[in-house]
Amino acid sequence: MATAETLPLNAEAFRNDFPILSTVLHGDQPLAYLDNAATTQRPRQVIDKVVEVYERHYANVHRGIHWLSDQSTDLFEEAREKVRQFINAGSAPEVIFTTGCTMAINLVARSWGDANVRAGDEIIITEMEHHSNSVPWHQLAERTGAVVRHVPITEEGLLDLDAFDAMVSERTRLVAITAVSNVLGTINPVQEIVRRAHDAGAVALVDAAQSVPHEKTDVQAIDADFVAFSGHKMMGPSGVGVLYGRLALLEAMPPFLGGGSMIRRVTLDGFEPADPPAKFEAGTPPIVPAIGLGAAIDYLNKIGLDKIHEYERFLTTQAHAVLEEVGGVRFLGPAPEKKAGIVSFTLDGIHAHDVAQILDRHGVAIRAGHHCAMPLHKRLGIAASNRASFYFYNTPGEVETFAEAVRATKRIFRRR
Ligand code: C6P
Repeated sequence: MATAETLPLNAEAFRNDFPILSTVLHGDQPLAYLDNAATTQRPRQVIDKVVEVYERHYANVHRGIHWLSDQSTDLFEEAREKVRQFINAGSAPEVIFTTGCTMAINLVARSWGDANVRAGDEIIITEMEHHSNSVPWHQLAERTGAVVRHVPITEEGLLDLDAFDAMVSERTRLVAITAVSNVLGTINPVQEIVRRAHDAGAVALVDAAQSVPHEKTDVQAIDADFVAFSGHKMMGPSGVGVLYGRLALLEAMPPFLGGGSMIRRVTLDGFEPADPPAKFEAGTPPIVPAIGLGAAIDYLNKIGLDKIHEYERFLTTQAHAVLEEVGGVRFLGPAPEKKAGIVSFTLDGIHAHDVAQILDRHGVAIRAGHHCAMPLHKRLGIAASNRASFYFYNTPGEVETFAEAVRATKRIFRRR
């Protein structure tokens, strides 16, 4: 475990790359951006890449026979290759560009789900899922008559794996779990869960929106059939995400959306779909966002995901310690050593929105609400919570500022 003296990276060395991080708000408050689980900020290298593509290389991809279209196509496919290497997918066609994690999961629910799930089948998700990994399965259940079941969480905020074992059966068609909870920060044992799902003959999907940006991901080691994540949570432009799918499954699945690019042939009577990934990339894809995501991956690779993970663990541990000193804080989720850089909490007797609003006056940006995880909040017996979430460019000083602002919030409410 890193200490202040042995930090795996120096956040200050990166901050100059991020123009937005030098923002001063409300007159004199330096921005402390602690809402990275919602979306991260972008370094100059990604912004410049986006500008460069629009200024010098932009045309539609996989369509033109002209020079510019070739350039754009090459950059787009290079970005796919960067993603492939980043997550260690076996082949480029297994990397499908979508508009985001939500779209990627919906693609699986509509395409694989409609073709493979029948009345009476069971879909297992967990109590800690983001709505993006629960609503598409409820919709699939509505369409097919399947049943959605939920792995409960323990008091500590971990998945109850015994309950999971008792739930998995020959009726289970799909197990869809988050790698990291966007509220509790819990890091789930996805590899083990995927193994148990496969033992039962089920297909496994991992929602990796909160893990791919922060820790090394090897989709072949995880062995999941599908892995979904978003570019904007890892410094890429918004509007691009990724669905990794096992090639044999992608080949067998029907296309989700119809249109240009996803066909081999169209006649007056119908169409023949293209092979993956084109089969699942109907219409003009998110060309520039995907290339920008490639630039973000270059940036992350230079730092190293292991260092990022270790550094965020340090900030999380620090945040727990300083908030404990403040007092009156209820932490949601397990101890820092079992979670990612996400610290959710409630403050005794103070509404989450009030906390976030007062923190904003101090320049501290955190999220308040149910964080698109209403069933989890119900399970925790609360309507809303606060969440601070870190990335490698956050500093120990910002964590101090955050704690000071929470202390100030308590003072204000004590006076009322
Ligand atoms: N969570 C948060 O503040 P999109 O919106 O498609 O990029 O990602 C959806 C999504 C899926 N799964 C998990 C675990 C997530 O955390 C998110 C996005 C953000 O927590 C925005 S609600």
